[in-house]
Amino acid sequence: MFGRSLVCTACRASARGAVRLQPKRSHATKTPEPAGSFGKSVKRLTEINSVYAPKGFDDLESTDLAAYWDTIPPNAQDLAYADKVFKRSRHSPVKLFSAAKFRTIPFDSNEPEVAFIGRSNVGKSSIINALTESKICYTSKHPGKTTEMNAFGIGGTKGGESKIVLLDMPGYGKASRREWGIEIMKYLQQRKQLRRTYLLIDSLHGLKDTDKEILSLFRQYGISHQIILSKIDRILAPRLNKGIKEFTEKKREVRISKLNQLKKIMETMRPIVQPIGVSAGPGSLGEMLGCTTVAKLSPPSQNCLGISSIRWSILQATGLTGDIKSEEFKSPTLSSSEPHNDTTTPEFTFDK
Ligand SMILES: Nc1nc2c(ncn2[C@@H]2O[C@H](COP(=O)(O)OP(=O)(O)OP(=O)(O)O)[C@@H](O)[C@H]2O)c(=O)[nH]1
Ligand SMILES: [Mg+2]
Repeated sequence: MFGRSLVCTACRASARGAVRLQPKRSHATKTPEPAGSFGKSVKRLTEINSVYAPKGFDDLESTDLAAYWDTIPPNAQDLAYADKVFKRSRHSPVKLFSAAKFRTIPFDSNEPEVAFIGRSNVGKSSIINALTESKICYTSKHPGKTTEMNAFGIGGTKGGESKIVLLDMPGYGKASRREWGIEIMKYLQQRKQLRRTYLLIDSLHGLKDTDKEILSLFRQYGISHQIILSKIDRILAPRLNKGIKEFTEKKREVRISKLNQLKKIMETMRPIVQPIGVSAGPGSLGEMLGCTTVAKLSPPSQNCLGISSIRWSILQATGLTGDIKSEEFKSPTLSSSEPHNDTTTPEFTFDK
């Protein structure tokens, strides 16, 4: 019964003589966040050196988990606005349609769409759940869970249409089917409402041949696309699945080196996703976003790590950044492309 000590971890540490550079903030002394700040206590990564190992991930900035080579990173105000647009309500998110064939997709909608594609099991459905603060998509540890093109609307109001449509796509690779690839390629090529395609790459496994193949099709057919590195918890803290607390107890040096490792992965991927001198169309947007759906910021934000930046990117892709003043992309040539005239449907073998 008395096997477990009733003394808290911090007291035990100080009793052992551990030096804590800053006192641990108790809930009782916590100052309330100012209204509209969305509870983000954001510090620069470089400042982490001068303070003790931070709690959780709350102090990270969007630039710490992403690379903005050709675009302007969002500021705190942009991210707060994006979170607000995606905020869950009675009318958001809503399931709009499921379609196995491109021709059965409702063609008369006006809402801008963004699609999430990638290898099976890379985390596409989980990201949509994180973006929409819901469990609207089915997820599974077994590949091949999503078998149709599923559309979800967000930002809707009572009696009003959704503002943005998110498309969850079946994956390619393991447990995939050839016909899925054909229908998805038709959608990517012909859908007028499509503003951007997010290609998810598992941060631990990196780019596979099938990813490279689809990247080349994106360029060939002028499909505007951006890379999201999924499951970055596997890079930042391999044992994070056992609980975020475990990571917070690690030393700050370990954490900084993990963040640097993440940046290195992005830098290594850059020349492949943005190949120089390749004549067949524009590469991916010069902005790579890292995210995880298993690590959350502390309340009241409780957003999954990196999710706000993806929300902002979707707002930019769909032209719905509202009144927020954000500078234009530095390199528009990399972010969008002229529609391609070639309407022949390329075959991408999803069942590889
Ligand atoms: N560690 C970790 N696991 C994740 C993360 N996101 C999703 N997963 C897990 O990865 C598995 C696959 O997630 P899904 O969202 O179903 O993947 P998907 O890409 O939609 O898969 P398909 O529909 O089969 O193509 C599930 O077991 C998730 O719990 C993440 O950020 N970190
Ligand atoms: Mg899925």
